[in-house]
Amino acid sequence: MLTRELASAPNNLEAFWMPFTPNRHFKAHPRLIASAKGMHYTATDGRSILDATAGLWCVNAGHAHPRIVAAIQHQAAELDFAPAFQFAHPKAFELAARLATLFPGDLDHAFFTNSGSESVDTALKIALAYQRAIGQGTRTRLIGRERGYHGVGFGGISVGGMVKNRMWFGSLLTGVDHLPHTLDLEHNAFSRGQPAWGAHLADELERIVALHDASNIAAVIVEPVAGSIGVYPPPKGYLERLRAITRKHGILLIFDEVITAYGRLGAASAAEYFDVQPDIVATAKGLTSGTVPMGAVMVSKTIYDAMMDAGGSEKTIELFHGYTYSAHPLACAAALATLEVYKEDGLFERAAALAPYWEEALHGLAGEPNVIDIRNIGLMGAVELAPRPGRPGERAYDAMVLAFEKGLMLRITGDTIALSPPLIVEREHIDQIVELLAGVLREVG
Ligand code: PXG
Repeated sequence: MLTRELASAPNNLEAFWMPFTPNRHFKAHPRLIASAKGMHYTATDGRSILDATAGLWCVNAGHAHPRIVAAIQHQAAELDFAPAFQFAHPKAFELAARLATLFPGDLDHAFFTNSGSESVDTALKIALAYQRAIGQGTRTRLIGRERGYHGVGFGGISVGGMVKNRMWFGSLLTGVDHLPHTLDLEHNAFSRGQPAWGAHLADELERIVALHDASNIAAVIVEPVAGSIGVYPPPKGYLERLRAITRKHGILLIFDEVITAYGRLGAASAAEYFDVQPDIVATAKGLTSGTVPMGAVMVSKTIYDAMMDAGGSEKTIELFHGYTYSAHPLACAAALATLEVYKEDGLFERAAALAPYWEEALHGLAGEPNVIDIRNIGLMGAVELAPRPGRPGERAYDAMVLAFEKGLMLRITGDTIALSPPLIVEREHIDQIVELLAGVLREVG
């Protein structure tokens, strides 16, 4: 219950239970943001903070882009809400059609959600429903990967592989297996881009198939580049092998592109970047450049057509799934404007052009204190630190706190610092990020 004291004290930080945050430490030492523009936040104390993380890997077009802001403002006044069950509004179709052209191959249909977690659970449910629709209803098993992050829904944490996100929450979904993760510092520390070692780890899927039989397996879901765990680019040839094995066994391949879609790698999608064609792609974040919550699940024509054919009479609902806010007008307007900005400002090409500079700059941190690995691909980067003995995660946490004091926003996961600047980043910003981070690493000890 909110106490009278709390309710009457707007500056009291207690009532907001912050997500994925050590609440007690934060509330004793708050980091509060007041506004944002372009590459920078402004803190409530007036300091300018360079955004090296695009918010939470989402603000790809930079903060408060005028064309996106205008589209949202206009939409709010014109059509605030329209149901997407049984009714719709034109921008939803316009956006879906745009996305169909943006994603490769026959990923021609978009199912709208409000977050990455919802996109993942939607993708898993579509995979199960599709297998059933084509008479393969025994295919119910789902396969994820160790250290994977697929959001926080029960589906997502079940196929996900980050221990803390799973261990508190009971038995999760049954019938889930995990592939091994692909990071092995003995083999691939300080690789630039995709490591040469590790493609054979995809063959573990054959072992899982041999254990359960392919007739029981619906889908494999992986992040093409594992993001949240601290940027693990896929070993050369790994995704290709995963595709070949899934195809051979009639198993769907789902790419979780919540981070990698919409330019992060210098292409519209990781599917395009790696030239590997999945059956389903889960997206969110960069779709609206983080301005309005929205996700989109891109689904192959084969899957969509099969679901339409399995639906019985024309008046039967084909998929019993959806959200009140699926295809919300504000989100659709924001997404259409964002995609326009990406195209007109050439932001995907810009990210691709900057990626070598980014790589060079980040790897310049190799000699700094406690750095045990540096990873990069596109405009994603990670600097892994040796943990303090007996206190895992603390060194990176202290680095994040100190960086904010020095005017730099970083993300951390365990003892890894993750970096993903908005795609409008300039070379001078990259130099600044690296310089500030080097100073932090020296000071934090
Ligand atoms: N899949 C992937 C691959 C993600 O990275 C989600 C699903 C879930 O998205 P939502 O919108 O439900 O949060 C994500 C989200 C971090 C960090 O610092 C990463 C995410 C979210 C917040 C922080 O690594 N990824």
